[in-house]
Amino acid sequence: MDRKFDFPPVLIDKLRAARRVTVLTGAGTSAESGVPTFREAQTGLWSKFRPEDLATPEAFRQNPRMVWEWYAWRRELVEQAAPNPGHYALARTETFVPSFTVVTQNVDGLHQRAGNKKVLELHGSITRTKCFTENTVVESWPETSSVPPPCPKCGSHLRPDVVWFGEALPDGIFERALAASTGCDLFFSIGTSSFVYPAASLAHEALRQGITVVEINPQATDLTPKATFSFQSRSGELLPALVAATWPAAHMGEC
Ligand code: BV8
Repeated sequence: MDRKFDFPPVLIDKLRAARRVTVLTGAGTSAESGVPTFREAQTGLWSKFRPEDLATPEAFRQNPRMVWEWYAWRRELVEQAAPNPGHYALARTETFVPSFTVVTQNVDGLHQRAGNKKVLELHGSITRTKCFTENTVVESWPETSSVPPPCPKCGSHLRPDVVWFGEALPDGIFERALAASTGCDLFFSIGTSSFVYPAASLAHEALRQGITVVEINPQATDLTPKATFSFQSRSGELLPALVAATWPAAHMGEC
């Protein structure tokens, strides 16, 4: 049952008229797909670690098997997960807005599976694997009992193709995200604790340009007091309602 949202008419008008919209998403966007948010992804063996202590090159050097197995467990969850109504609402928005960019901190690939074409993965993707030494993506490797498996080319450990704490973001990706965040008519920050940098700086850069910033998160964050609009709601519930309110004709056609 869709909860009724009273969206400010000025926001609806702005979104309907927008030519360029940029969305920053975090783990909360995938929460309703059953993918634990980054702060929740600590169960069992890993429960005694903070994510920031597991998602680092040092942790991998120290205990490659444990870090590899943490990612194998998360990859399994991601493979079993499906995009939720919030992901699909963002994919539909891309069909209405001439220039629509999703900048995601998530590594689960769910935006692409929902149909979004322009997705900037700031922190890489758990669906890809690369060589720890050569830093090149490895598509396949021989069956082995070694954990992590060795790189078929150089024998070094394989690792997930994600950005760990203390690692630089992939070349050029942040510059593209910054350009999309400061050159848009409307910026959304959805399902992120706005805690990790440099991703969390994007909303503030948009605000500095006088851009309308909309936050969607059941919890308040550091951004909440500064955002132009803040909806303390789940993205899987709010986003479909926002799309229906903004483009009702298209929505009616769907019913
Ligand atoms: C770097 C991939 C430099 C791995 C991740 C200032 C500037 C620059 C860097 C720093 C800085 N200050 C500190 C740093 C260092 C560090 C950092 O930010 N540390 C933190 C701990 C303070 N940053 C870095 O190290 C970055 N690298 O800066 O490099 C450099 C330059 C040159 C050469 C060398 C180095 C790299 C950071 C990337 C780390 N990798 N992910 C993996 O996934 O395993 S970060 C990871 O954690 C996620 O990708 C994400 O970014 C972050 C978690 O944040 P969220 O996505 O927000 O998730 P979280 O669980 O926190 O919150 C979920 C939210 O959803 C909650 O608010 C909740 O209320 C909400 N929610 C829940 N349900 C719903 C919902 N919302 C909507 N709907 C729902 N249903």
